Amino acid sequence: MRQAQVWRYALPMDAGVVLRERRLKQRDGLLICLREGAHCGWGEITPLPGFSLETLEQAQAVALAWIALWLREQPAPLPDAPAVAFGLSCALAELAGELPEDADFRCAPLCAGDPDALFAALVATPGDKIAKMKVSLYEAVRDGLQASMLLEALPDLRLRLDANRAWTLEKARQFARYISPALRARIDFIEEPCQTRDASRQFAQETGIAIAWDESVREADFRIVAEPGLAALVIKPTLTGSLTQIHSLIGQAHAQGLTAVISSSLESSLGLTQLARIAAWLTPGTLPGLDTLSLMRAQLVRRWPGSALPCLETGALEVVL
Ligand code: OSB
Ligand code: MG
Repeated sequence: MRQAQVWRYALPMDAGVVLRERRLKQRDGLLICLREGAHCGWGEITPLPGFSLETLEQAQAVALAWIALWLREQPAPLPDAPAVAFGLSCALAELAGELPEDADFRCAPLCAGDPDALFAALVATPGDKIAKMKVSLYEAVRDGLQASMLLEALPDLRLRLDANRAWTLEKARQFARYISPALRARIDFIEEPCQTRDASRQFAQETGIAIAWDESVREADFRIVAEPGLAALVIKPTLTGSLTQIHSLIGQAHAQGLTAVISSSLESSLGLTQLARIAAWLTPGTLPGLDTLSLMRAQLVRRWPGSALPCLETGALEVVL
């Protein structure tokens, strides 16, 4: 006997969360619970405005159509919409006991402006110090000085930077000028420094600072190949597709000697804890990029260890099915 429940949630976000020039006031999504006999599996479907091609309305319609078939035990392929495929595949994997419970709850603390807060967080972190800093939001020179200051102040710090394709090659060079060559090896990578892939490649070659592909990984013409200066691929499952697709992508990255970094698309704590399990399972030894819960004002159903945010239960959500 199969049963399914679907809820719609809206989680308030921190006032200052800006994505691709739009302010995100709340995070909207669906929670799915599939039951079969004594087993159940949860998944979250949460297209990211400005990034996902599907809207939540479209995602909801295809998810409900797929669930209707699943309830009647009519096998149907997972929908194409990446957020739907990912959420449903997580629910199916939990139901089948195929998503391991062990999770990697460490993550690279994310800094989007205040280096003093990041510095304090890092000093308090025992062990491996890796932080992620958004760059390109202010002047490239300021970004360079800030990264350089952090690397100088904390000799065991490694940095991941993310420019989201904002820089021209000249701006990116300006940034690099403020980071002495001796410090550059402690920048694990900078995600998509330049507006074009070729400019980013050129930047890596000239500066010796490694790059990572993030936006590129989700473009139709992208092929996974090792190339000089490329350190990693950032994989955002909600923007990519089913667990099977994620698994295959990570396998191809590893086969090319590339690091694969599982990363958040601003999922709720439920989705984030699943991403932490996927990271522990498929990218052991690589710190995932999941430090986005603090951008929200509440957790959802499953708690992220150590978070003091209140946790909403399904009783407080709108019932869809
Ligand atoms: O630019 O990588 C991004 C989250 C949502 C949308 C885009 C991005 C992000 C993150 C997630 O930066 C955090 C991380 O990757 O560490
Ligand atoms: Mg990125």
